[in-house]
Amino acid sequence: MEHQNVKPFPKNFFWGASTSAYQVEGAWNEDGKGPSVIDVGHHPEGVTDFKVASDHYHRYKEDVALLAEMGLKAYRFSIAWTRIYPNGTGEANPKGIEFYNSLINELKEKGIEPIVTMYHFDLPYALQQKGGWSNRETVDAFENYAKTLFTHFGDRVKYWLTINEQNMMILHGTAIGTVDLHLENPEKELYQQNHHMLLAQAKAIKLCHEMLPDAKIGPAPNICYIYPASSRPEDVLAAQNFNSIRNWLYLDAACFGRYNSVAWSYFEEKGYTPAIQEGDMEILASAKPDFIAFNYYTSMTVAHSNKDGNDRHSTGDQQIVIGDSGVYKGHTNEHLRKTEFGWEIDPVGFRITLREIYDRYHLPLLVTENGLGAFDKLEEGDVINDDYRIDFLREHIKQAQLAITDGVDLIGYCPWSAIDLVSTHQGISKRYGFIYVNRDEFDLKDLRRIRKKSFYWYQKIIQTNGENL
Ligand code: BGP
Repeated sequence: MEHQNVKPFPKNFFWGASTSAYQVEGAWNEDGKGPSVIDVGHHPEGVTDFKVASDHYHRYKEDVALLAEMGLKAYRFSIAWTRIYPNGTGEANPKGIEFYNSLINELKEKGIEPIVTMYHFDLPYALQQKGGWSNRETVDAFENYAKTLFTHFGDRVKYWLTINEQNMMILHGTAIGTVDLHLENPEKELYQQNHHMLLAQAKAIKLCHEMLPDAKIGPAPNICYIYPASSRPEDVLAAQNFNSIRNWLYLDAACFGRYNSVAWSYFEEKGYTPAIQEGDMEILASAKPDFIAFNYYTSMTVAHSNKDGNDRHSTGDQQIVIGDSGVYKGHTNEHLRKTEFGWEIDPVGFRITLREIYDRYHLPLLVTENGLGAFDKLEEGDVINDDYRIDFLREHIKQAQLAITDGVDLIGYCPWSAIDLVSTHQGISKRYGFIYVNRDEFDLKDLRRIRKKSFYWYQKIIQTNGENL
């Protein structure tokens, strides 16, 4: 629909930005923090690990001051489970609680709404050693961890996100570094883990509502609408298959408390059906999220795949279709440009995705990631001319406004990332931030913060509530 009049952004719109603990904090083994699966995992050759990252743990005051200067209304960050519980359960670590208390206080003082992700890929390694999400006890460990977060931070944190990109941990966990490589029957096991994560999420949502009646809580998957490669009915079926397996499986479980039927038939076909214990479905159905947070980087396109074809690739990161013979196969969308890292750029797909999610679930939506990974160049005089990032964000914000005009209840937009941080598998050179961090893969330099051109641009957008895009 081409609107004659575009609606303004709501008055209290959360203009924000996002990070995650392990990608930004560093201090990986300081002040009692235990190791996470990420800390002991492998990193691709030629890229840094997460030990120092952007050193935010030591520089959070300076960073929050910069975020305040940019004018952020909200800041979405994650709490490292291993700072609170070094072993996943057992004794809580007072130093970890102290750090997040200070960070939250700093944000509140500056009038920035904290939006907290409870778990962003960094499962405590101690739990992984006991089977990780394959072990049902991890569900209890998460509930216990959630209780601790609500107890200590619930007086100031009103927006909670349960699990970041559960769907990407299932579909692309090898690239991200969350999959236990010793799993014997990975897919089957991963869908069992998925079931346990759904339970953990439902329990956390219920607990949040009991303990903090004024707070709001929701899931945070990566959702992008899947296009068929053509109007050929078989391609449309393939797109429906992948939409169900990648997107609706997660949101149907979170919002309706049931398994998506197409995804379930896929499990049956492939032998991936998870074991569901008595009472599990009641637990899923009893938890109702208050909003849906989601991350969007690109759309995806798929085509029909033959059962005896060879359409499954062994590699592919979060935004590359791996494919599955007899279900769907990846297809390049010739209408879209790509980033330097091969991800298709699709702002209109963002509007389509917003409309689709809202129509299916009728809950307020919060965008918790969207952004452009690029090789930024630090020029003389501490200048970073990241016009490509400004263009990317502007085009997506325009589409968000159109989605609002379409009737979507969008409450905020938190691009990735507030400040440069270490990418999940491509190091610090793949930058996303509004603020440059002066370090290379292996040379930490002075780690100083430098405002990029996009910093000033976003500042204006926020000041004018998106009036002059
Ligand atoms: C999402 C993750 C983030 C983030 C982002 C960009 O999948 O939630 O943690 O890193 O993608 O991905 P990458 O770092 O691989 O470029």
